[in-house]
Amino acid sequence: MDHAADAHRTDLMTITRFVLNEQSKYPESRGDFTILLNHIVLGCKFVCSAVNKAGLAKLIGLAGETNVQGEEQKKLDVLSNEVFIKALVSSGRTCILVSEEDEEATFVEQPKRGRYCVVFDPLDGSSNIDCGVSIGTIFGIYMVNDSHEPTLDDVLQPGKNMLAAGYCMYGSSCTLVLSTGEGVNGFTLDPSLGEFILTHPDIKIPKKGKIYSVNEGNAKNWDGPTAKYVEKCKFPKDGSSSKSLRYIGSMVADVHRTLLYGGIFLYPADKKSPNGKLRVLYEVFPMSFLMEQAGGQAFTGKQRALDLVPNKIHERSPIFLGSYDDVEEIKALYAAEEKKE
Ligand code: AFP
Repeated sequence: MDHAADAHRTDLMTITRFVLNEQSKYPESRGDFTILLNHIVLGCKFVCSAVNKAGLAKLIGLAGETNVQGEEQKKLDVLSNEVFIKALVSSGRTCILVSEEDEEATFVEQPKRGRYCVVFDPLDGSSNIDCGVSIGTIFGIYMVNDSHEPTLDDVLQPGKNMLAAGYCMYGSSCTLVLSTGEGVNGFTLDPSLGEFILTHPDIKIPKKGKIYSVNEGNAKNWDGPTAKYVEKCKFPKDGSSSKSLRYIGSMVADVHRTLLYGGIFLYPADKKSPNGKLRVLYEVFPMSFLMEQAGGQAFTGKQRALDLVPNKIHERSPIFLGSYDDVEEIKALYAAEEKKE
């Protein structure tokens, strides 16, 4: 990207303008999706501002157990959840909401009920907040079958049925990455304008990468194919260079790097967690959707991740996602293992 030229740009593609442009391709569209997305964007801006202030608030003594009014201070993940739930309900376009923070799904009552189901993790990677590491919000959007009679089955659909997915990363800049099923685009928040501006049009993940990303502390409990794959990354036998290891422990940040630089992100099953750690609906599916839309792949160790049909809203699954060729390698190792059995 030409940053010098960028500084003089006067024709700014905001996220709203971008989605409205997309919408104009569908004359039957009523603008509901644009309205929904505007409410998600509002939630992201609020959380971005709260995350930015978190460190400062602590330093100047505002983030104790109680605030100046004697009220208990809300933890950032709880606060973010409330903000998103309220923003989504008030959009008047949602029907069922599934949040990482809430055990049960929220069914939106009439007259605020709309046609979209939103699954989301309001603040993923929240154990990283206190050390200032990038964290993020992840979301996926489905269409309800019948808005008069919404049921949990409307959100227990395979990821390939999602209409859109994205994440917002609260890092050195605030970046929102979105796919509505026609490629992937990244928008960066311009704090002076309060607008997300298209900065990463049509993101394509490199076909093969030089980075692997995994919590190697779990290695002693891995299964054969995962162990073999990571061994290959470190000690390739085909004369290629070893891959570099990068692991932040915050899925949004690890996936964002993978999307831009290529490589593979793994959260495999292990003996202690046979289903892995990451949640299907609001971690595995949205990130797999984005990866496929950017030309990469996402695999569970058994199948294409987006083909998985969840049985429970907080279900977990192992996940391997990233550059097409890198995921192809791990698929081959699992296929070989299956043949042996
Ligand atoms: P927290 O929200 O508890 O920080 O968990 C973050 C996360 O769900 C995901 O963002 C990371 O990729 C993954 O967990 C890291 O897990 P490990 O700490 O086990 O590596």
